Amino acid sequence: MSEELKSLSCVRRYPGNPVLTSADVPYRSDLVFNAGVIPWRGGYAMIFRNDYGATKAEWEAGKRFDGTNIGLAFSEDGIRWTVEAEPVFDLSGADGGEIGRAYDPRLTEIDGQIYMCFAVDTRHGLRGAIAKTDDLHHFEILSMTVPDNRNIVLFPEKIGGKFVRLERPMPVYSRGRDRFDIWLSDSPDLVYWGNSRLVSGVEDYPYANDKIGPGAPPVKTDRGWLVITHAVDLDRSRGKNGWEDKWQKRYCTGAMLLDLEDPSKVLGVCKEPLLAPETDYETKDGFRTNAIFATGAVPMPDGTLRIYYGAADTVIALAEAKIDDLVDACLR
Ligand code: BMA
Repeated sequence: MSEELKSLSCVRRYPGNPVLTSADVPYRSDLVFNAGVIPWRGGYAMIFRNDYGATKAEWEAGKRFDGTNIGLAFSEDGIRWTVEAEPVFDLSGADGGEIGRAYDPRLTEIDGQIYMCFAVDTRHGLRGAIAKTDDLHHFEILSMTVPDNRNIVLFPEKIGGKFVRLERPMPVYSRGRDRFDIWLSDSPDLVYWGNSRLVSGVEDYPYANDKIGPGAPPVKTDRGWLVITHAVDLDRSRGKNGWEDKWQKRYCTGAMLLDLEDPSKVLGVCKEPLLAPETDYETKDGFRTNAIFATGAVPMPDGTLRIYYGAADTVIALAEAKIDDLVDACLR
């Protein structure tokens, strides 16, 4: 699948992109990407992944990253961000060294309580985790999946009296290769999860041949839950695709619409990517170029959806579209 892909015409990138780079971070930072964003005290709060310890030149000379932590930024307009003096979350070396790092945060508010979902690399596999926070500085971990599962996003309200999440297990053993799909589970308390069901398979996405995953927390619309996803295609004939020598994947942003009452039921999947890598900050010079990884979606009062995404695993960018246009695109 090496053909060019175009972004949906109803999706507009912010002309001043990127909205956050490592130059905005007052502590060690080389790559900032994959951010959760929520409205916060009349403005916005962003929680983002920060990888540090190697510039591009240092990487090319053989140095590797020293670590990953999670940073916090605030903004009045959702565009210009001020980063807090210190990172707010770092699990590196926790649990007696079992945990390598926490990364890829998403934020959801449910009944006035804020939750952060994130991925955790451990010595025994990749896990998805949910924590709660009152102030975005202190976090209490409520649950972690068994390996291998990540890309957890929480629905912003209970459905049928249960908390509901989307997630993306990675069943390599049974399927023989990457072929990863989107699943859903529910819970009475955010700790115990079950009633797991397949929602959408990689075959539903014409621009994916490798894996798909939940992107940002679902957005409620009168026609269904709008879910921003990622969709990956792998082409072994691609050459070096970023600083990282072996990187040959392309990550696009997709979308699907789920039934309001039974969100395991797919009403439609957008057959074209919302965002395909096109701009310089998505396709050139980044750590892993051609990677767009949307993890934040903020509905605005005028019916616009702001989509925050990691571009080339290097910077954070913003795009927007009318929610109605995105729902139409899922149902076409
Ligand atoms: C995924 C995750 C993300 C990353 C993306 C593209 O598998 O590791 O953190 O942004 O790959 O490299």
